[in-house]
Amino acid sequence: MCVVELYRLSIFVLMQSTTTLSSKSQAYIDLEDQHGAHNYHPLPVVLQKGEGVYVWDVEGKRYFDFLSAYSAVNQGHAHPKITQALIDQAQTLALTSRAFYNNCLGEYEKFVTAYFGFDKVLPMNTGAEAVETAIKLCRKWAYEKKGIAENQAQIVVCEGNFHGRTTTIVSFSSDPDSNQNFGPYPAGFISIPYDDIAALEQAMAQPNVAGFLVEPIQGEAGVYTPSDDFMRQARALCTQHNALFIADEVQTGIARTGSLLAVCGNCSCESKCEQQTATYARPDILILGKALSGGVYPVSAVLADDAIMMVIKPGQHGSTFGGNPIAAKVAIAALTAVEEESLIQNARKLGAIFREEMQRIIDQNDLLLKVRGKGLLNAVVVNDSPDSDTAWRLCVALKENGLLAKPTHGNIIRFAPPLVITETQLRECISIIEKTVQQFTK
Ligand code: IF1
Repeated sequence: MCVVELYRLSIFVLMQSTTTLSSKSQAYIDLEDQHGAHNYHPLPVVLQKGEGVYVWDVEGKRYFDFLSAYSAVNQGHAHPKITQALIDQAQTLALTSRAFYNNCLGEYEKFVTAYFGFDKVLPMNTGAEAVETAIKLCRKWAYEKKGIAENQAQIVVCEGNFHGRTTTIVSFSSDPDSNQNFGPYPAGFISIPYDDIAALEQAMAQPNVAGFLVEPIQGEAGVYTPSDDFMRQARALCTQHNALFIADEVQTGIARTGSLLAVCGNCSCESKCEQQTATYARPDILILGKALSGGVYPVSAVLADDAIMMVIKPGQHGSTFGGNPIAAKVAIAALTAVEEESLIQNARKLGAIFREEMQRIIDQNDLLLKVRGKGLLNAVVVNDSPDSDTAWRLCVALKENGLLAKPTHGNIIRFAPPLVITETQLRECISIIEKTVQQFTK
């Protein structure tokens, strides 16, 4: 065993030792440990049921879910209308493949394109597949419309990005865990620092730039919220250089940040965001996933107007499951719930309360450094080195007190509850966090 492995093992043992588990929970954990690949290191809790903002473990203990399956469950667990849509369609017709038409897909395509204001949608299943689709679409557009010479197209990306796990996507990740020893990698990506408009300007001026792929808020990197103007300036630079502005809203989209899309900015629309507000940095290609289904089914999508989307012809891209009847019905139900339940407005209002209250706790305690985020996608930075296990142990303590959250990148904790959370529930959660922070010793 090498030194690094030994170090990792000792951290692992340390992490495990901070919580006590019943033999029932331990049995489930052992089962995964023995038979599943070790590509995750979950918090030691075994969940078996969910409803709204709550999940229950196998002991029957109830928790507030402050991860929402990485922002997939924006509409809350076991949403009655979304679940019903799933059941009804599963009992009728689950899958046809795209070799035939089905009676659900067109209805969904009309609905989702109107909802987000684009001519066309290309349905896929996972976020990574949708990002791959956007990359392929961007390149094809670059060769066939912009006139870039074969195999020369470059796509600008940002350091600290997270766009998924495929070989192409991890090739331009700056996280060594994500991309080490998965090469060789494809060419065609230029990386610039996030939120650095000067660097973007320089990159865009290089030859053969086809597009700029960006997360409006970097989730995995620790909920990095760029300066107010970054998205709009990026949009303008793409227009100026005839390159495509590609927004990965897999995590930030669909009401999470207090607007329909994070690129919408602070528009003050009533039901859902109007497409043409002054703060809207309209992407040429919009990538959605996660909450597009409310988390009950893998549904992702790429949206674009005809001038871009129509470069893809029959046989040039696809997926066995993409656009299947269940996905179509589930996505309509999930997007309808966002509107019916005013989740955009709720996320914006409660997000402001959450950050204000976190700031109050931070001011009274030196365990936490700062809070940042937008709507109900927030993170708290723990006042310790990124290599410390403080954030992890704090999450274990939060779990003991009935709230589930996950550390990201060492010393940052992401807080992202389902958007159906009420103000009373949120204030209860803030009390749990405050109590846990007060009890905690580094
Ligand atoms: C994992 C993070 C969240 C995403 C953006 C595409 C995808 C994701 C902006 C790919 C996925 C997930 C995947 C999950 C962890 C998670 C994550 F911590 F890694 F960054 F949400 F915060 N674009 N994000 O955030 O979507 O293919 O997974 O459907 O463990 O990989 P996917």
